[in-house]
Amino acid sequence: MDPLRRSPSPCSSRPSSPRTPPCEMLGYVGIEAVLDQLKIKAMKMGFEFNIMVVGQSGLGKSTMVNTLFKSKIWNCTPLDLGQGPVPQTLQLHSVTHVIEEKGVKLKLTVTDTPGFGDQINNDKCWDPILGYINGQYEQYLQEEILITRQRHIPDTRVHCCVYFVPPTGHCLRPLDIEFLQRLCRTVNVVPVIARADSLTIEERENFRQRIQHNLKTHCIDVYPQKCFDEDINDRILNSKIRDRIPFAVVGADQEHLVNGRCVLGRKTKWGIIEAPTSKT
Ligand SMILES: Nc1nc2c(ncn2[C@@H]2O[C@H](COP(=O)(O)OP(=O)(O)OP(=O)(O)O)[C@@H](O)[C@H]2O)c(=O)[nH]1
Ligand SMILES: [Mg+2]
Repeated sequence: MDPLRRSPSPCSSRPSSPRTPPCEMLGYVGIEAVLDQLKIKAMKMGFEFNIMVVGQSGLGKSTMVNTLFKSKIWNCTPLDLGQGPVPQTLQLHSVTHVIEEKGVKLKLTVTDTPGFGDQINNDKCWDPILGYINGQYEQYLQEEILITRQRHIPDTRVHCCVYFVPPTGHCLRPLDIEFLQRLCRTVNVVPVIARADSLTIEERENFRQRIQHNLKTHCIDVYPQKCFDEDINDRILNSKIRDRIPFAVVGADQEHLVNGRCVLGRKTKWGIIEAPTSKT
């Protein structure tokens, strides 16, 4: 039953002046109503979440983004969808999707970045990416400090940076260590083992453990950082996440017919690795 309707309003017994609206119109006024008010407000406003994918060239960043959102994020006409291989990403670009679930709106922006590591000298290959992340912080801050600022400042700051680690099976390479150290000082980083289908389950587990050890020894503070451990429930959840980091990912951009069902997946000699999408 709706508590708002059941509880008599503390104001309803008082006579209301003819010029002020009756309190019943405003609903129940009490501390317990604050949660509902916040929920209604949050649902109306929706949420903004911005993800960026970063990593060496050819690790499947663009494919992964397409897999997750089952949509192509490079410039193309609708007729191009699902046709041909994913082109190499040559410049940093973002695409926004508005997702709605049970009345809750999420404005999701994914920023795809060109792969690095192709040059003979990869010094400063992180500059364009860090420049973009810092630029978004700066833009938001400039809006926030205005005396007559907008009621809702569009949030284009990168909330999460997914870092693709090449599936070497050994350990983090010096270039990845340097890049990760810089990124972690600026943004929440979630490292993932790219093209994980190229490793056996055993190789993948050993690789994961070696990466966890590398992250610790090189003081790379990935998400979730210790500062998110204040609440006991969060601490338990965070420790479970830390055990699974880096996550292993497999991306796919082709659909296949399996038992009369169309699935997005990677076709291998041994079968099809089905890629879960945001719609499945
Ligand atoms: N085996 C395997 N191949 C993959 C996977 N994901 C993508 N690929 C393939 O890897 C190639 C490169 O994929 P992209 O998504 O363009 O890689 P990228 O990281 O965006 O590359 P850049 O744009 O150059 O940075 C394509 O041929 C993909 O089909 C995966 O999970 N496993
Ligand atoms: Mg790409």
